[in-house]
Amino acid sequence: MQFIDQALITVKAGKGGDGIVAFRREKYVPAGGPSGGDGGKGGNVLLVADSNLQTLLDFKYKRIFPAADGKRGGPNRCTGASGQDLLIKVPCGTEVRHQITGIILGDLLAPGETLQVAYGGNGGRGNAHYLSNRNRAPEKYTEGKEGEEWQLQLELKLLAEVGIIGMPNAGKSTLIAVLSAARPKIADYPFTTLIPNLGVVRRPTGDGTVFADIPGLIAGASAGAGLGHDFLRHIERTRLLIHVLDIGVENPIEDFLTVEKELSAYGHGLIDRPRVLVLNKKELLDKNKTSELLNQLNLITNLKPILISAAMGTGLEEMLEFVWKELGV
Ligand SMILES: Nc1nc2c(ncn2[C@@H]2O[C@H](COP(=O)(O)OP(=O)(O)OP(=O)(O)O)[C@@H](O)[C@H]2O)c(=O)[nH]1
Ligand SMILES: [Mg+2]
Repeated sequence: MQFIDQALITVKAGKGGDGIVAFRREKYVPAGGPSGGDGGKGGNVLLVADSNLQTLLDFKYKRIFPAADGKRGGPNRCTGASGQDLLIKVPCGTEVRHQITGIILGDLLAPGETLQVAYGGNGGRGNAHYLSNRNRAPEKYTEGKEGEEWQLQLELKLLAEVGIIGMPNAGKSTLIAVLSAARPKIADYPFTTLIPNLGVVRRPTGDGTVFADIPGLIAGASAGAGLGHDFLRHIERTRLLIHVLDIGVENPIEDFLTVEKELSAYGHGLIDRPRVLVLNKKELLDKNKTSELLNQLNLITNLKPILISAAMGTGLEEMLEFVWKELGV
């Protein structure tokens, strides 16, 4: 299941430093020659693939990326310092285009791969260059050149790292809606979700992780019943599953076992995938019944249940903390 993340950024390489006009001044040398140095070159802008990033989320907030300008030349033919190159980290798999022409500049695939996207301007020349027989004291110098400026379109095909599974009506879509900017259809009947929804959830360390909310699973889903089978395929490549269990139903334990059984029957290692068991709609069950349910779950699974209410937004922080820990971010 793929989802395209996009961002539009402006990159601006540094301007070259100006050349200067200066003359040598030394003891016992009455008329020193021209000695104005050249300006330094402006910094380039490069993109670099970084395996710690998963999305283009950070580019929604910062859009303009200027590299440093070169410094002016100095006396005694000193060349000014070059502006530092600006390295912009992007996720592996980012495709880069010129926004206006649509031309692809490159794909950054492997970690560490770089792509130069804007060249810094050359520094201007100091007057030391303009010494000639006719002009022994030139006042001429040139200014540094502007750096390149481009608008770039970044595109990244996102892969879901976290899959949200559970019975129909458990509150999976409600959960992705409160965690991310995704706005899936939510309704009080089963099979509301017909195709997977993806949402990017902000991580505490910056950047984001892609969550996928898939249609509800029912008994026999792994063999093709309901909508399940097709969509279990979509979460094969996730690293973590969130199993959402509605505790307001008649028999939550039965629902839990149904979903677990389907994961196991589906194969492809899904049953061994790290899982977070999330008990949703906690406000629908009183304290005693809840602790009874927790005890029962304790007997049949070693998953540590986390109580939440997706609708009321409670318990989400604890749940996410667990998710980040499991993902090692
Ligand atoms: N009381 C209560 N209701 C909730 C909570 N979370 C979700 N719901 C309700 O449960 C119903 C189903 O929610 P959805 O998010 O559509 O459930 P789903 O798991 O995506 O369902 P399918 O797409 O059909 O598989 C909706 O009426 C939600 O408003 C909750 O924490 N408490
Ligand atoms: Mg849904």
